[in-house]
Amino acid sequence: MKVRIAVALLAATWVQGCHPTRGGHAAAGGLAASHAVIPAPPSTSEASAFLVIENRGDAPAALTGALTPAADSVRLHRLVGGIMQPATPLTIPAHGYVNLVPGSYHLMLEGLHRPLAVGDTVTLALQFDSGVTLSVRVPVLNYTDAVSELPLR
Ligand SMILES: [Cu+2]
Repeated sequence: MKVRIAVALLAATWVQGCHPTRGGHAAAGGLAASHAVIPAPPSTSEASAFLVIENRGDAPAALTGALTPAADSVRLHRLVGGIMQPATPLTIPAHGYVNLVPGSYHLMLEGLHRPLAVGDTVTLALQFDSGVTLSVRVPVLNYTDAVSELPLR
């Protein structure tokens, strides 16, 4: 328990202490997305998006889906033992957050309408069970820059 609190405090400090960032962000209805990035993908058909989702409300919230005009579909995956598994819906605890970072959760854009390159921006609409949609403008960065935007420590 102590460790969990320490980790939460560290992460909260990190989230507050890292401005300015290049990652996309949006907030509505007690939910906030931040640090949203897409590492320029090696694939012409798929890309992964990473971000932090924060729930400032008193009740749990669930990410139920996502859409983008840049791809046929967006799926929430979790990497478990090197294997991607579907992870929808993703619950964000009340007054908590979930990090979608390399090696864990990510949003997978499938069927890109055109290849993504550094400098592009992709709009992601994150849909929650409360009816809230967060529309986030997500920059495509090179991998190192993308990862540096994320709370990995
Ligand atoms: Cu995936």
